[in-house]
Amino acid sequence: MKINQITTTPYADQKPGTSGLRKKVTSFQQQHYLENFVQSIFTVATGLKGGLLILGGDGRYYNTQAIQTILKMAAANGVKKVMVGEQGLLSTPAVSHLIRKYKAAGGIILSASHNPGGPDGDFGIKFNIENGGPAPTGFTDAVYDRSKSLDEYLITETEDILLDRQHTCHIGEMQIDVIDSVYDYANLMEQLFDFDKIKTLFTSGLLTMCFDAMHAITGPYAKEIFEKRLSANIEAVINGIPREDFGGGHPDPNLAHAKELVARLNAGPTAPDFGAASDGDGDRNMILGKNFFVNPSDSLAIMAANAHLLPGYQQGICGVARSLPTSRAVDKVAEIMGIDCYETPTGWKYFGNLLDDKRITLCGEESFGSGSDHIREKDGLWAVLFWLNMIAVKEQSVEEITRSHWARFGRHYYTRHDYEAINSETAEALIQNLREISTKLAGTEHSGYKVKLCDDFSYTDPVDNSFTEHQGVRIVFEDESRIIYRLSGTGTEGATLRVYIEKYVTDPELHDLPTQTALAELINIANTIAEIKTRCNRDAPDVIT
Ligand code: VG1
Ligand code: CO
Repeated sequence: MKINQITTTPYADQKPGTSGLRKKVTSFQQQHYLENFVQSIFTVATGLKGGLLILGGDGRYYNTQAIQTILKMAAANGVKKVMVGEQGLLSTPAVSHLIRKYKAAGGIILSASHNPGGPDGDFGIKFNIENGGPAPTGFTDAVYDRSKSLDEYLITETEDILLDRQHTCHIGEMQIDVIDSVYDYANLMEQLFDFDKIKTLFTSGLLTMCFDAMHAITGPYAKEIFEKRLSANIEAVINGIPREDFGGGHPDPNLAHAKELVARLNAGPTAPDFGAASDGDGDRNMILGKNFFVNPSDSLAIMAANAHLLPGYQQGICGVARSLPTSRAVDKVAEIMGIDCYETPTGWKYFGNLLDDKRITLCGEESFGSGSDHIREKDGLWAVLFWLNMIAVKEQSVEEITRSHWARFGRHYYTRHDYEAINSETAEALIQNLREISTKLAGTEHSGYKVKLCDDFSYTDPVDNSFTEHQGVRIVFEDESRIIYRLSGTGTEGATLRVYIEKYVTDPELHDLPTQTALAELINIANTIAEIKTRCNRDAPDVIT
């Protein structure tokens, strides 16, 4: 085996964001760009030397080229064995599971998640540590530091590895297993949920479903699970073939981007009873009923309230966590169940310690992500199966389950307004201004809403005491309404301002308003306080979820 030491010059922009390093494909195609970042990972993740690495991606453009490069670099950096998905495909939750099941030293996931793909789209790399979860900030900071002064990387000179079928081969001493991307993951799902009961829903004609894989990674997983193992109806999986450009679509499972699915669910009496979608790398989910949308924050709360009805969670749940901007619907459930509820910064990496320390069983984010202690990532298909299992046990529709939840716990009207690709300095100045005024807002009144608390959110991890600050400016009102502002850490063009707005309503008579109407006053308040229109020169958000 010939190892080459390649001389390189560092790039200054390899700082990972909320979920790994995300850039335009064209950035990754710059000379040595990918190699520099990967070498920095190998240098910091010392356990990989002599250890097992899990490797795969969401199938987007540049996935297979990157995998070939990483395999050659892994061999040169002393990795003992790599398990790589067939065709280079592995979903984010599947990687997390494989790391845990096979006691790997870590995993590399090639994905820019819900961002569009193709030659003009985005690409990304995430590293997950041995607990199966996203690398914590301490690790990603060390990788970034290394990348800033990197002057050489190691790579073997060898032929490309065949990825189109399962087999075992070697680069020098390093063993490569090209594995079934789906098998282990599907088995895990079968352990957590009552597949017989869900199957009966389909075979007895009680339920029809439509799952939109958005031409991204979940297609092969969904076909195996819904069509083969659960005998779901014809057309249960649409857009099921992963494509390098996601069929030209935007693989983000929300009402704005999953248009085909939404149209099917709103098609009147012939519509499927249950709809769902997942994102590029399979960790997000959207849940729909006939002509009915389940807000992701509500979904988390409903799961928490019903988990004990499902085989994998029948012992009950020990605690829950949500990110700061996720609505406080799950807090109400935790309060009544008498379990702990943690509020963390945005990003799955903050849940890892709480799960490892057995403080929580379920966790979730408003951004269409939920998960449990079965792995250390959010998990799209897991959430879909959770809902199917709930429907089977409760014998209620998606809408009935959600409405009865609101009747019991109250409803949190919730929306997120995104202003995309705004000038970075403008966005920074807007947030900076909010930080400054945050110290003076408490006690002030805005269209009848009195501010109870306003601050720039920071978090001390209760397990390792690590401290994270500047995670979003939050305004909490006396009536429990909240407004939160933060900048995205996953975008690749300018800055994205996210404004999160919620209002808690207990009276069931008031649970039927359109969300934007119910929140109209607070939306106005949010715009006025932050001076969004004048500062950003925008009349309306680009995406509303
Ligand atoms: C977004 C979401 C966040 C999520 C992250 C990764 O981050 O808001 O909740 O954890 O994406 O999701 P940001 O910084 O752009 O708001 V995914 O599906 O990329 O892995
Ligand atoms: Co994702």
